[in-house]
Order: sequence, then structure tokens, then C-alpha cells
Amino acid sequence: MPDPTLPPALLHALTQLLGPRGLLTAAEDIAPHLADWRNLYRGATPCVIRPGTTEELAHAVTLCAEARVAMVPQGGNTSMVGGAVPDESGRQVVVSLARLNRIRAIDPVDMTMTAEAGVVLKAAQNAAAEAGCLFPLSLGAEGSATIGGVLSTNAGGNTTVRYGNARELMLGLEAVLPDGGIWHGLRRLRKDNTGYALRHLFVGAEGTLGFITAASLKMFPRARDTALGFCAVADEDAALSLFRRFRDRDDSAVRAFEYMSGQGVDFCVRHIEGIALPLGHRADHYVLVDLASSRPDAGLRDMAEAVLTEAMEAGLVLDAVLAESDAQAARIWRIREEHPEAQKRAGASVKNDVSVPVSRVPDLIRRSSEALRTLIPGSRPVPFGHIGDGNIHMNLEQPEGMDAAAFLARSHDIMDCVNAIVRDLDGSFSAEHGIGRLKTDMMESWRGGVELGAMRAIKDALDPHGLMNPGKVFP
Ligand code: FAD
Ligand code: 2HG
Ligand code: ZN
Repeated sequence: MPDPTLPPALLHALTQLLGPRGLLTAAEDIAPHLADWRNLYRGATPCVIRPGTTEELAHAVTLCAEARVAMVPQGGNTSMVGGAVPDESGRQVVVSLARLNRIRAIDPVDMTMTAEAGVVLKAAQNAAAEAGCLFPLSLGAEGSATIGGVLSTNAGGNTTVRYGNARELMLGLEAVLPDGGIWHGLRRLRKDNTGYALRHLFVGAEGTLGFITAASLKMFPRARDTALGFCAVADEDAALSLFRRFRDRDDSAVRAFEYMSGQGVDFCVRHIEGIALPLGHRADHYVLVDLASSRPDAGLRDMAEAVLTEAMEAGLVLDAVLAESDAQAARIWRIREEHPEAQKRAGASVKNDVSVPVSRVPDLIRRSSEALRTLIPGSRPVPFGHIGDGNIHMNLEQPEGMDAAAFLARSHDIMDCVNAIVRDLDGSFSAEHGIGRLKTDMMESWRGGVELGAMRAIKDALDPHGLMNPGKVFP
């Protein structure tokens, strides 16, 4: 491993600018910023820059840019694709946005919130709730993931089916460009057609075009009536049919519709304390349906009961429970949200964050599961996720007793196996987690030619020296 050092003049200037809170150089302070959540990568860096204001960040970026030092933006470091950690060269500086964590404004008339990049998603949800509103983005990592991170990855999560991805929730941005210039684009207008929508370039750019420092976000009316069901369904087609039945009954009420396999739920019950199956019998397929309305008299529980009864009569649903309290609803959501952690504890696994047109989800799950079992006999497919928007985590757990390293050595075969089916079904190899470092080698074959050429032109125009998050997104 190379010795990570900064040019002395730059180190001196950063120390003067940022002080001890804003510049970490001790090995024990830096260490948590070097490995990703999945432990796929472990990088090196001479320091972690932690600016307290946008102006401080802009100044630090100017200094790094002048010294041609590469920068890696980091929010909550929950990336599933190694997007927020430096490489092993020791020459990339980590820039943590964690101290930019103020909610600058909240307006329940405009239904907007202006939040800095380091605001944790859960804190943004809470701030909206305190104002009597809803910020709907919701995902398992919401206790650590930040506004800057969810926008930079265009995160999806559980409520995409109703509210869209992070992109759809963003009205304006403030950003620091790779040369240190500040772009003040924090508009909060519902209509603003004034040339290229620059703000959308930064969403999903994974820190390759600059730093998001703050965002104006959409809020929505809070839910006044809710219902939550956990159902065992006959098979993958039944899961999709049930989704259609709920959507046909009241499209606007479906806040989340999530699929889980028997294998995934078994892992949660076995490996996560406090999780129990809320139904009498195990099944091979489950769905979670979450309904919400801003109308207090929406009658969602009655509606859910009616749809589930009809679906049982049709043989789609085998068994179901509706939550009787908020506490029970939270326990049911936990079964779904603990899937990543349960899979981690169950052994080595390979993730396939893929999407297909919603109608093809059953095909995707069936064909991929079969192909993966053939590829690695004894391996355990764990498909789960956002069936309502066509995004399934088509993950694979190692066979029991197999050496973890030997299984992980097959990662590329596993991803290729699923991706071939995804391509055949007109889907995408990367639905919501992004490209990061993990999937750069897939970009050429999926997005090569005109599309990747245009992306490179944009990157070169904004970041001509290639200083922003090198080694990510681009092959
Ligand atoms: P980081 O991991 O720190 O960074 C992510 C990327 O954005 C990196 O490329 C980084 O360089 C860049 N970045 C971060 N902040 C900025 C900034 N201010 N300006 C410019 N670039 C920046 N994702 C989903 O879409 N849906 C899910 O349901 C979901 N569930 C998850 C569950 C778990 C348990 C975990 C660990 C992760 C999950 N993720 C999910 C993945 C992850 O993408 C999200 O958690 C989130 O979008 C990342 O936010 P973060 O602040 O941790 O960003
Ligand atoms: C989720 O939906 C996340 O829980 C993580 O996107 C998915 O662990 C995964 O593969
Ligand atoms: Zn997901």
C-alpha cells in the first residue's frame, strides 16, 4: 500500500482553512471512511476533509483543484457499489459532507424543504413530519444515508412506486463545481423551463461532476389513513396480480408494494433478533403492501380486506395479516428492511440490483433463480424488493458450507448470468444503487457508443482534469 501523503503546501493551506474539526489526518479518524458497507473495497487517503459550510468546501475544492488532487465525496457511506470510498493509490482525498447538516428552511405552504447535503434522510423525514408534512423517500439505510448521497445516486427505495425516485423529489440544488465555483440553484419552483435542467445532471452523477451541498425538496401531505398487509402468495405471478388488483382499486393509495422470497424471510427469522413470521405457515413467496392516504376517511383497511378476500378466493393469496397497530406495522416492515443485514449474516452473497418492465418481474425471478441454481449447485437465490416499480434485488447466497472466497470468486459469472436474462427482458443492470466502482466494467456493453460518449463529453466539460471521484461510473 503506498504511503498516502499530500503536497505539504496543500496540507498547510487546508489545515489553516479547516482546523482540527474540518480536517482529519489521524489514522483512527480516517479509518471509518475507507471501507464500504459491503466490505468490497478498502482504500487509502491522506486526509478526510469535513467542511462546515458551502463556502469552506468551495475554498477547499479550489485548493485541491489547483494542486490537481482528486476528491471523493462521501455522505453516509452506505453505497452498495463502492461509490464513496477512495481507491488504493493513497492520492484521493475523501470529502465528507457530514457537517453540512442543517435544514435551512421548511415551508408547508410551498410544500418544500431546503436541506443541506449532510442531513441524514431520517432527519429530513422527521423535519417534514414536525411541519405536518411528509418527505416520502424511504429506504433501509435512512438512518445513515444523507440527502447528498440519495440525490447523487438517485436512490429509489420503497416508495418509488408512488412518489418516484430521489430525482422526482428535487426542485433545485446548490453545488460546488470541480474548480471550486459555487452554483446557487436552490430554486423551489414547480415550473422553471430555462434551458438545460442543470440540476438533473448532478442527480445520479455519483459525485463525478461536483459536490451537491444543499437541495430544495418536495414535500407532500402527511398520511392520515394507512393500512399494511403481509401476505403469502401462490407464486411470482400471484404477487404481480395482487399488485394490479390494489392499483386498480385505488392507484393513489399504494405507497409501497414489496416482494420477498421464502428464502429471504427465512434468513431474517433465523439471523435477526426480534423478527418472527407473522403468519401461521411458511411460504415460498410473500408481499408487503403498504397503503396510505391523506384523507382521514379513505377506508384503506376495509379496502385492503376486500382486495385480499377476493384475491384469496381467486387462489392468489394463501394467507394474510393486516397490521393492528403502528407497532405491528413497524415489525412487519422490519422483515423487509432487514433483508440486506440478514443476507450479510447468512454468509457471502452477490447482489444484482436489476430492473425490468413490471410485467416481466415474474419471468425475471423465475428464470434467474433457475439459471443461478444451475450455475452454482446448492446456491440460494434471494430475490426481493420493489416489485411495484420493477426493481428486484436478484441476490444469490453462497451454498451452505462452501468457502466464501471461492463463492465470491464467481461474482462476475453470477452477475453475467442474471444480466443476460435482464437484457433479454429489456431491463437494466443497475436499477437504484448506481455504478460506483463495482459496475464500471459493465458500462461499455450496456451504455456504450453515443450514450457513454455524451456522458464523457459532459464530464470533460465540467471536470477537465478528472478530479471528481475518479474510477467511478466510467469504465
Ligand atoms: P454515500 O454512500 O456516501 O455516497 C454514494 C455516492 O454519492 C458516492 O458516489 C459518493 O461519492 C456520492 N456522494 C455522496 N454525497 C455526495 C454529495 N453531497 N455530492 C456529490 N456526491 C455525493 N439505495 C436505494 O436506492 N434504495 C434502497 O432501498 C437502498 N437500501 C439500502 C439499504 C441498506 C442497508 C444500505 C446499506 C444501502 C441501501 N441503499 C439503497 C444504497 C445507497 O445508495 C443509499 O443508502 C444512499 O443513496 C446512499 O447515501 P449516502 O449518503 O450513504 O451516500
Ligand atoms: C433494499 O431494497 C436495498 O433493501 C438493498 O436496496 C438491497 O441488499 C440489497 O441487495
Ligand atoms: Zn432496494
